[in-house]
Parts: sequence; structure tokens; C-alpha cells
Amino acid sequence: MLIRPPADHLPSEITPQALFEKRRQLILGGSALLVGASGTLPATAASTGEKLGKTRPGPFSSDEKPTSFESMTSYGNFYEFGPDKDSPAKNAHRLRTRPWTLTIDGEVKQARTFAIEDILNWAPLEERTYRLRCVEGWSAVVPWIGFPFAELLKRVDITGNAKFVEFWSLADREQMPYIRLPLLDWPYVEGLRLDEAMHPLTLFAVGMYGEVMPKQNGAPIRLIVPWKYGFKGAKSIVRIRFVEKQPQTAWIKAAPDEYGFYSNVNPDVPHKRWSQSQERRLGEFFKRKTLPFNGYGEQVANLYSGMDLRKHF
Ligand SMILES: Nc1nc2c(c(=O)[nH]1)N[C@H]1C(S)=C(S)[C@@H](COP(=O)(O)O)O[C@H]1N2
Ligand SMILES: [Mo]
Repeated sequence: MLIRPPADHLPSEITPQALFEKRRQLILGGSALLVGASGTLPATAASTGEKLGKTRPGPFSSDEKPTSFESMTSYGNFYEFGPDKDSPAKNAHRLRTRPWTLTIDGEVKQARTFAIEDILNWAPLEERTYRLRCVEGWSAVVPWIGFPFAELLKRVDITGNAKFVEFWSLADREQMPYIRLPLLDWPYVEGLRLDEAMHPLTLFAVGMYGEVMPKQNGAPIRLIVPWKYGFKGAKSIVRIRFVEKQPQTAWIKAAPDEYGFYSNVNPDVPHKRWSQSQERRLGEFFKRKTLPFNGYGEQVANLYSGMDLRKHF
């Protein structure tokens, strides 16, 4: 059974008081879509039942025991589908993942749009078991399926001005009920520095646990950056924009004092509302220590040499 993290923290990464007020008003208003975070166990986990073609074991895989598929598909954040941990499992069935295209623009010699069917053939699909840590204090171990983000750079020519990459999630009012509310500044946009995006650990994920990506986990294509907090992994991506200046992300706009651009997992830099020194694995009872860069320091610490990670949190 899924053991939920205790209610010793607020149920949402979303901060500003006004938004909490808005949400409470909605709950008091009796909207059937909203369920309190302390409610019963979430909706049943949906196996997509769709297998991906052949996959091969990829590099950097952890040999830790994966979190159960049930936990990973019933507990999570996807605010386009609602503010509670079980909202994505309840509401993401409304997402249509075909047809789906991904547009690449900004600092590229020529903007391009790819169909998801073509993207799935870009590179052999790898299974990589990575640790995932949310800034809220829960963590998981997930066998993702995908290929390195860097494969994209074989298909587009970036200009010399490209220094950062933006990841834009779908924002469709019709499929995503909470796009109507200003929980975040939609569309959900995340960002990385170009060298972070190009790092061989950075994964475009199209599946997990041997299956096509469940909708609540960001179908049909999402990002995974395992040394950063979970929110760096934008779900259901429709646009990738190469830019010269450090992007404004949805989280920075929501609470600039709480969410820095880098968001590297760092047990020494507490978040305003949650300590970052420990974490609770979904399905486990005792907490464990959080490791710098989520345990991937050997691979990525050099990306930040000379930077003060208290300032650039
Ligand atoms: N588009 C979009 N992507 C998103 C989010 C979101 O709300 N919208 N939430 C982020 C957060 S806070 C986390 S912890 C991870 C959760 O991914 P999971 O549901 O696969 O565990 O997705 C990230 N990607
Ligand atoms: Mo998160």
C-alpha cells in the first residue's frame, strides 16, 4: 500500500497566499473536481497497457528498488489537472496524446515541428532507473524509458546565441481543467542552461516501467533531470525554445524567493517551507538523508564549479 508522506507540510508546491485562498474558495464552493489532500487514497493507478518497442538498459541506472508503479501513477504533481496529489490520476485521462507535435524554435537556424511518431524513432529507447526527488520532501526511484535530450541537437542547428533551453508544456483549457485557474502562470515553462540540457543524464522520457508514459506522468513526452528537483521535469512538452537569456520559469514567476533557476537538489539549502536534508521515499516509512545533486554529484558537480549554490539555488 502506498504510505503517504505525513501532512506536516502544505499539500502543494504552489505558494502565494492568494492562490491558496482561491483554492479554498473553490473547495467551499463545492466544486466536485477538488478533493482535500487528506482525503481517501487516490484513484486507481492506470496501467496504459501499451508496451513500447524494444528497449535496452541505459547508462547511469540506479540498482535501488523501484517505487511501485501504483505509487508513481497515483501520487504526483501535474497542476494543469489540479492542485492535489491525486488530481493527475483522477483528471489526466482527459489529455489527448495523439496527434501530438513538438515545435523547436527560438535560437535555431530553422524552426521545426516534429510528430511524436517520428521522435519515438530518433534513437534506441533506453531504460534508466533514476532517483526522483520533489522539493516537498518525497522521493521515488523510477525506471524511465527514453533517450538523451542531446539527440535533439542532431536534428536542429542552434545559433551561437543559444545559451538556455525552455521547455513548454501543453496548456489547453479543454483538456486541462485547471488551466482556467491561475494556480501557475500557464503554460508551464521550465528551463535549463544549455550544458545542463546537453548533459548525458538529461533524458527525454516517453515511458516508464516498460510501458508508454501514463498521462498523469506527462505523456507523451517529458523531461527528466535527475540531479534537480522534480519540477524541472516538465510534462507533456509541446515546445522547446532555445534562448539567449536565462528563462523565466513558471515556478520563479510563482515564488521567486522560493524557487531559483538552478534548483539542484541540495540538502544544505533549505526551502522556505520544507527542509531539504531528508526525504521520504514513496512507500517507505523512515526518512533517509538527501544527497547533494540527488546522488549524481560525480556526474554533474563540475557543471557548477565556481558557482555559489546558496546564491544560485
Ligand atoms: N507540466 C507540468 N510538469 C510538471 C509539473 C506540473 O505541475 N506541470 N509538476 C512538476 C513537479 S512539482 C514534479 S515533482 C514532477 C512529478 O512527476 P511525476 O508525477 O512523474 O512524479 O513533475 C513536474 N513536472
Ligand atoms: Mo515537485
